[in-house]
Amino acid sequence: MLTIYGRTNSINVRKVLWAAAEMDLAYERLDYGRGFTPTDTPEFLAVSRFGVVPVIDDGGFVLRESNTIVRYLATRHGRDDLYPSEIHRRFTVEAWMDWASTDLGGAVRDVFWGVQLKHPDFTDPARIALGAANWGKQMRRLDHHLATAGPYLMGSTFTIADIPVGLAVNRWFATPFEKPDLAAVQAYYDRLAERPGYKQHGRNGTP
Ligand SMILES: N[C@@H](CCC(=O)N[C@@H](CS)C(=O)NCC(=O)O)C(=O)O
Repeated sequence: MLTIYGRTNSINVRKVLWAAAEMDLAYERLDYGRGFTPTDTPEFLAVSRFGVVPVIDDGGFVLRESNTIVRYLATRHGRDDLYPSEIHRRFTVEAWMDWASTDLGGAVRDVFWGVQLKHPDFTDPARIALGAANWGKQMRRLDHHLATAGPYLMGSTFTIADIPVGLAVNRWFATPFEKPDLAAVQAYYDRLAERPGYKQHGRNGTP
């Protein structure tokens, strides 16, 4: 039995839930994380010392890190279509997933924490404006790629690379701030919304 630890409003947990939906996996989910069952308790720390979600337990094998969990599930269930074993395609998927967590993920932070979460450490308008410019720069890169090599990140087929990036795209559209029109990103957002897993765990009204 697969157990997923994590609240459904966490972007990292949503990657795992969307991946599980793409693979039609059965699982039990436990509501851990901020606002739900705390992760800093001895009980949760006995499962994962890092005290963050998501974590999975797959028949006794415990794994953390959302992107790694997504790759593990695709490998475990033999989904070469979602996570190609051909070396060049595989490492291009890896590059997109790394970009989603580093350059893109880092650029999202100032606007999301300032505008959406209204966190007291992120109220400086200059910081938010710089964050919006940085996020826009990364999204223009994505727009160019989708316009020239889409319609998905890996071309004609959906892969797990689209999962972290698709969630960041949802956050882009669902966070209220002034943003440039990016036609290819908008078309990608609409294309992903044809997928039940994205409708449930991605484009579901939660940024
Ligand atoms: N690099 C980790 C980050 C995990 C992480 O920071 N998770 C957040 C939720 S998105 C968390 O557990 N926050 C504390 C909480 O919800 O209690 C991953 O991708 O899984």
